[in-house]
Amino acid sequence: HGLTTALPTALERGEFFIEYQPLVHLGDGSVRGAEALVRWLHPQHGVLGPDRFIPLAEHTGLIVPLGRWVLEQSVRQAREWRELQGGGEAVVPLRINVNLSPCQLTHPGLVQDTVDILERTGVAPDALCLEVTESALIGADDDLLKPLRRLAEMGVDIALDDFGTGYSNLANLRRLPVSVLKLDRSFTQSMQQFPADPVDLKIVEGIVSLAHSLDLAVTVEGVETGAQAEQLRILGCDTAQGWYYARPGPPERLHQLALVDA
Ligand code: G
Ligand code: G
Ligand code: MN
Ligand code: NA
Repeated sequence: HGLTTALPTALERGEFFIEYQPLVHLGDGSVRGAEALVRWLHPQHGVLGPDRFIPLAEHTGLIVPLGRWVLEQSVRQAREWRELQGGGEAVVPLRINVNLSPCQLTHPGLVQDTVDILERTGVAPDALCLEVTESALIGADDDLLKPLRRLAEMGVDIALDDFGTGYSNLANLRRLPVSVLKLDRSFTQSMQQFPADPVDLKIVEGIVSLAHSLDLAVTVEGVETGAQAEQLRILGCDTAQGWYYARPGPPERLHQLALVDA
């Protein structure tokens, strides 16, 4: 349909933009960074979310240049935030999370493109976290993991996104070059009441304890209430993201949020 013909030129026409959703430290409530979420401002249909065009971009191969563009914009944004924060000793420099689609993982240019972007922008690798879905890594062989390993060795964090929705072998985690688990929104949703369902509590408790024993940090997605945040904090989760803190928004908003609690 219409989207298919308009997509290939949307990048050169400058129709994509990025919103940022804060990542909040559960222990002290401070903003530590944000996840970059791409949108398409379509001339006829208005703002379209990634679910409307990412599958199409993957199918047509546009995802590679689009993903590169998102990465470069996001890393530039992180540099700007860091400049605005200043360099005081108490300042925790803001970080940026960027989603990678499975096609980008198999693209041979991934490592070099990332290195080039970090060098061009002068941003340290540890400012960047790349999010890969659990399903993209289920059954991954060494060829698929090699570029992620090289990025991890450089200091880039790799997060396993939507964790708990696939059915990866938990022992398999040891083999993956990941340093963060992003617990899927469905776990957060089951913490609707306080206290939450005891079985779900046990499951999350088990995941957190396993993650920490493997030196992985745990980020929870989809936090919509203070009660959920409190429950997840008690369970030992490290970082949270969700509407309770902020919806995805323009980059200026993240900077305001980060400065307010500084
Ligand atoms: O919040 P939102 O509806 O925008 O996000 C929906 C999903 O789209 C996210 O879970 C994320 O996995 C995906 N997504 C958002 N931005 C990007 C991007 O830049 N690249 C890829 N591959 N996926 C993205
Ligand atoms: O990468 P990922 O697919 O996890 O991207 C996050 C998605 O979840 C985006 O679509 C974003 O808009 C959505 N989202 C973010 N915070 C919340 C929340 O608190 N509740 C719900 N229901 N969705 C959220
Ligand atoms: Mn994500
Ligand atoms: Na997710």
